[in-house]
Amino acid sequence: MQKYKIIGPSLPNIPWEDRSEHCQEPVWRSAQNPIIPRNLIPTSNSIFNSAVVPYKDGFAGVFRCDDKRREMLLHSGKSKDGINWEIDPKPIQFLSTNSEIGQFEYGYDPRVCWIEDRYYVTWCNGYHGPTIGVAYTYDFQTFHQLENAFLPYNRNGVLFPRKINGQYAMLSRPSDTGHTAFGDIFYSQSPDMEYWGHHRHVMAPRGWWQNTKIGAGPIPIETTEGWLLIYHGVLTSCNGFVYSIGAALLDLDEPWKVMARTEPYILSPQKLYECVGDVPNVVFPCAALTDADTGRIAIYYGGADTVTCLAFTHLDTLINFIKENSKL
Ligand code: BMA
Repeated sequence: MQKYKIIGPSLPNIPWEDRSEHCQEPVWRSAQNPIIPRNLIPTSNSIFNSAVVPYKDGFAGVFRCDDKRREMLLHSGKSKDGINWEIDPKPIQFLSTNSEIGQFEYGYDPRVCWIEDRYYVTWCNGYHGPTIGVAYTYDFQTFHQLENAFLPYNRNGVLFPRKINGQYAMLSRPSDTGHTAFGDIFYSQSPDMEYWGHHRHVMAPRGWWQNTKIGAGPIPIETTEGWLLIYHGVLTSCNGFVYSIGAALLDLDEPWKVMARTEPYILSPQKLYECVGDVPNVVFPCAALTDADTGRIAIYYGGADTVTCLAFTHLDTLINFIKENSKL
């Protein structure tokens, strides 16, 4: 019997593995990790920090593929089971009616969000520094690019899956041009996906594993307890940044109000594929698939800026953990 409910469709075919008897953690890794190797397509140096959604009778996604020049590019992909992926070897060519916006500099850390009738993609888009690019697609073949949501510099633009109080809603993380050493999550709203305003502060970094900066991860999951936000938090160690994952519950109608937030992380870099790679000690979540009937949640995250991994949790398990370990 489920205590809490996901408000969303039933998706019995999402990837799933039960938690092993020996594991006490709120989030557990797939035994098949990493599910996407760095060299799945011939040109790729690494495939990580990528976003997937349900699509037709399977799944589709937008993948961060850094190529062997180390250019940061976005590719589309499809999968029947959410684990074995076919990634288009050609990068996405965004269509734009504006030549300045249509000039692609670089793109990374995509998120994909179904709203109303189409899939929206947001990503860290190079335009005189990093900002939030926005595009939509119906079929993961043709992508129509819209205006950037914000001025540079900004990263981790994450849409909500429905309008809130009649407005589109997005989380983002204002930043700088480089490896930003600060960063709070903000909420913004828009009547039309073009003009964004009414900015509200959501959360700041704090304490230990999330003491330097934080950024929204997957599209927030609507539940009977509020919006479930899975996010990354960064610690500055004597050996550089360490990226872990935490979770919070946001008010359904006023999502800038945080109702609960984990004091410990829910996943941190511990496995070899998270600790060793192009950037060591990084787990970076960009997507989650959910099944409302069972409360199952499959989280997609990048490992060490090199490979794509999968972890699981159950809504009751995660919400109980958040409530029992919350500090505001
Ligand atoms: C951030 C982004 C992420 C990356 C992380 C760790 O600034 O570039 O794509 O995973 O750094 O290198």
